[in-house]
Amino acid sequence: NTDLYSEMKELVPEYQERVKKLKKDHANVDLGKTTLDMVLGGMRGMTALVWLGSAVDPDEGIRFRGMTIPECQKALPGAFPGGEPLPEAILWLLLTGKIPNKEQVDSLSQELRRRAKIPEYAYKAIDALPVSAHPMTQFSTGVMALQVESEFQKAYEGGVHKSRYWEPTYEDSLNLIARLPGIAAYIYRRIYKDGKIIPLDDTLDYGANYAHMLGFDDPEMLEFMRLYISIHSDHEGGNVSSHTAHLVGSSLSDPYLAFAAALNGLAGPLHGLANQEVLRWIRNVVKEFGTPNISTEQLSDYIHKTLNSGQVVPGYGHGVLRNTDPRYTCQREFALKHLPNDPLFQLVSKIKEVVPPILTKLGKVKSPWPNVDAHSGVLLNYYGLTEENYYTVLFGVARSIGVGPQLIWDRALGMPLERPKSVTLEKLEKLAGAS
Ligand code: FAM
Repeated sequence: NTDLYSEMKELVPEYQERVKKLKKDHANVDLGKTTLDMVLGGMRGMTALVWLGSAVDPDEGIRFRGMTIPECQKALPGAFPGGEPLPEAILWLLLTGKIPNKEQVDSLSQELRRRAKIPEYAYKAIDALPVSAHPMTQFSTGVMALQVESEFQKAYEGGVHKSRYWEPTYEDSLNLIARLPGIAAYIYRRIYKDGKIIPLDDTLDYGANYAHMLGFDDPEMLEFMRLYISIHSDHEGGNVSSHTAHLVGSSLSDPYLAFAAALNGLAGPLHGLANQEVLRWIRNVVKEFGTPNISTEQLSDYIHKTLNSGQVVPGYGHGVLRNTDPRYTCQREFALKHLPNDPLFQLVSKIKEVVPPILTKLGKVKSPWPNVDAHSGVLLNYYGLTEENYYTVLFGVARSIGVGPQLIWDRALGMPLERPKSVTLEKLEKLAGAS
């Protein structure tokens, strides 16, 4: 069967049964205590939500429906045999838990191209902003304009039965995923290429089309974009952008409203904006020494300067990971294969040698290792996408591939309004016996 919707429809009853059984027979299972440190420390380590699509092991990193990135690279169809996983394959896997074959992936590519029609007023909403507006502000504005066409909002106003909420959510999520590259490319071309628009190419897959509409046709860049979108799609349910979408969606705000909120969280320097900050930091290192070929001592001095000025070293550390991010490692392998002599790639490799020991010495950093953002900018820059202010938009397009399936499953499983308890400081002191 090459129709993703009917594949999903078949799965819903079984999963609904499993959730119902857990709630009925195991409601009081203890999932670990909530400590004061968690409440004051951003809920680190607190098990608080469910997401079927992926989970992050602190040591080995992300697994998409149980599969590591190397396993996905081996098992999921690429644009050609041995090619990087197609984002359409990741979307199919996250939603169904099954590995799609090439014809299923090709049919999904076609369906996404068919859904990619963008209403004129969405471009006009973006045009209302100065080109100097941050690309993420323009992106969130464009997504909010697309909300006008929400199928879920229409269905809800029409009194759709709650057992069918997931169906208009599916429509909105796939339409949104399909339209984001066009919106995102429009923003790039508007800011950096005098508004010369490049239309969608009916022969290209999702990742390649996005690169094409940005103005890049180098086959290696098309391949990197496929890998980039696949590895940035999902990172379990608790990261700021995925969690925000889940939270906003829990009030039955439609996928456009939920995803616009997710983008606004992604725009933060400690989350998605870090990829922009990494390339800016690397450019400043080169500017400081007049060359990317600097000594370990020079690099170490520069890192200390960053830390002493009270800034973080962007691209290092993570809320869950306690080891090198496998999303960093697969980008490193891509670079070793395609651009081993690029001076900025070599600088990234040197940074990876120098930063961890320094962060470890601080004594407070839980993970001194590189995350996904430590590597992505130098690859984009190498292929000509040099405008780092735009990088988080790429991350946002990719994150929709994880957020869409999550919103569909949230509605299919009847996930309720999310409403954790907050306490006053006095109450905390009382509980701690500190008052
Ligand atoms: N450079 C300097 N200090 C750092 C640091 C870094 N890369 N990572 C953590 N720390 C500090 C952190 O600021 C905190 O210091 P204070 O107690 O003085 O506030 C201390 O170490 C403990 O923080 P943590 O528990 O180790 O990390 P958190 O779980 O609080 O935060 C990150 C995790 C990712 C926000 C943090 O590591 C960071 O700020 N990294 C740099 C920004 C970055 O690369 N973010 C992208 C993360 C990526 F996965 C993504 O979402 N795209």
